[in-house]
Amino acid sequence: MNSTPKQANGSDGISRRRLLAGTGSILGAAVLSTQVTAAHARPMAAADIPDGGRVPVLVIGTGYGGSVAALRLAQAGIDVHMVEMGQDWDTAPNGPDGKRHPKVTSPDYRSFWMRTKTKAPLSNFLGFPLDKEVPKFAGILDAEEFAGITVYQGRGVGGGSLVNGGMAVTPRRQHFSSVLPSVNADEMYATYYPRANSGLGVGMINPDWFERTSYYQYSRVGRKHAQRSGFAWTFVPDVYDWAYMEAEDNGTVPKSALAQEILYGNNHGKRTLPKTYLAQAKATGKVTISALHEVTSVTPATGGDYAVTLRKIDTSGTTVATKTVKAGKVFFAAGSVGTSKLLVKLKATGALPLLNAEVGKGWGENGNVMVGRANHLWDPTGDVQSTIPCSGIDNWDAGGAFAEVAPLPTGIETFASFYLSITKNPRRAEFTYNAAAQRVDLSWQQAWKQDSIAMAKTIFDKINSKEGTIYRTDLFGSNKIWGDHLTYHPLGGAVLNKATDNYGRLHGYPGLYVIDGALIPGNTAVNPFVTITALAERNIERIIATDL
Ligand code: FAE
Repeated sequence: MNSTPKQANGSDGISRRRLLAGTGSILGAAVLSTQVTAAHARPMAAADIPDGGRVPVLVIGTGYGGSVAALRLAQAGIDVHMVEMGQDWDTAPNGPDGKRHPKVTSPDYRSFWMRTKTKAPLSNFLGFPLDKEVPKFAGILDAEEFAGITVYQGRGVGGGSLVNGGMAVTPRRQHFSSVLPSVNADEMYATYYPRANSGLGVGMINPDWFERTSYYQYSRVGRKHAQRSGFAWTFVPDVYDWAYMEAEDNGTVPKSALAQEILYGNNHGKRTLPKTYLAQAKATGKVTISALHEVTSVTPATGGDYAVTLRKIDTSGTTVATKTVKAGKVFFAAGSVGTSKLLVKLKATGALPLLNAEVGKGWGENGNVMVGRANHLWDPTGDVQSTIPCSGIDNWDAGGAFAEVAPLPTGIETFASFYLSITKNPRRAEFTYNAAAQRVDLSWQQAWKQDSIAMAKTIFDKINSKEGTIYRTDLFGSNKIWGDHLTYHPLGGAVLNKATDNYGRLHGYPGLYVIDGALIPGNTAVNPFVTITALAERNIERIIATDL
């Protein structure tokens, strides 16, 4: 039952040799990177959607919104076809490490979506750049670059659930009207949030184990510092199987969260959508999924149907077929960015000209900003760290910031406390079609993150002053304190009750729906996927009752 003692891992405190050796192991991960060989290529699944076919319902994307829609439609007796541009990782071959997914410290060709160089959220460590060249591949994490921000998203059957931290947070009731002002909060808190939490398999860490395991020393240090500065500190629920994680600590099952797996997929322990909503959906026998299929167009066809154009790709991104299928109804569940980009392009290019002027607007990044603090030598955060955050600092009401106490699972003692803050940043950006470049641009500016930084500083300036500590300057470049160039939480672009009616029906086109994070106007006050799931549960119930 005991947690792994620090000494068992050979840690005897700080030593420069170990620090450098550890850094070397991160950098040296490049050696593990292999060429994409024939062993990684494989034939398409037999259930691929046929060219020229017709389906009653087509769902674009297999993340939270799409999975809820597919399950509930199937349970109502309706046949559903889902299309997903990423891979089906459940059938992907193992990599050179003998595993499906690599560690966060050893990115390789499986890690990034169609890049030739990795783009890790933490670009540097102790002054060393961490990114390295990889073969272009349909990897699991997309670092999608716009002019002012890099948006990280999951790619594959299961969407963001494949790569995220699993933090499953319901916003506080008093904040809900700022999250979704047109939605009845009583219904959400009585029915749809509980339904979402149950469907996702949300649970809480065992507080006794938390107190004794070496793997959450970083979180206990985070608590001590937060509380000494007078901040509210709280446990945060998660979809990771907490009993499995304790068994990992006991050495009775293969390690995943306790073996540096997270950003590029977990081989065990996490209740991803393929294990929850999608497993249930498939079990109905009414849901089929075409992976490695990207939707490129949707336009009205005869008889009230829609013609959907798809690009089937191989794992190197080459188009191997173009298909057109007809669908009675189409659900846009490609994520905030994917759905917004499609709708903005389809409106501008004349495929869906009747979409209203709200399409593309109201996009925000949930106020994400990252920072690290350098602790004193007598305040180590642990050379072993669970990749799954389990706690946060709540200064939302006083300072507009909620900070996850996040891990830095490098395998060495870093003496760093690391945080991802969600802030009340009021800025909203817009997607527009750039006809000359034939792409969709996003108007977000990096300078807008100054608002988020100011809110995050309400927590960390105070802690630094109380503890006599300073900010780390080596994690996001050289001499750069704030991770202000990225988000994990894209939201909005087809906002509920603006681009759609109050249940996600797109204006101008009966039978077209939005059912993902694009509906939420830029901020959820906490991590977003429980709210995306709960809103999808609410909307699909109404749509099934009235439209199908
Ligand atoms: P999403 O899950 O992104 O699914 C959209 C799917 O559509 C993806 O699988 C795409 O590949 C696919 N797609 C896109 N375009 C097309 C197309 N044209 N054709 C076919 N398929 C397409 O959307 N949230 C939390 O609440 N807690 C956390 O701890 C947390 N940690 C995160 C950590 C990381 C590193 C990242 C990247 C995100 C994290 N998030 C977290 C955010 C969360 O995963 C995200 O809000 C949801 O996944 C969004 O759900 P959607 O259904 O909107």
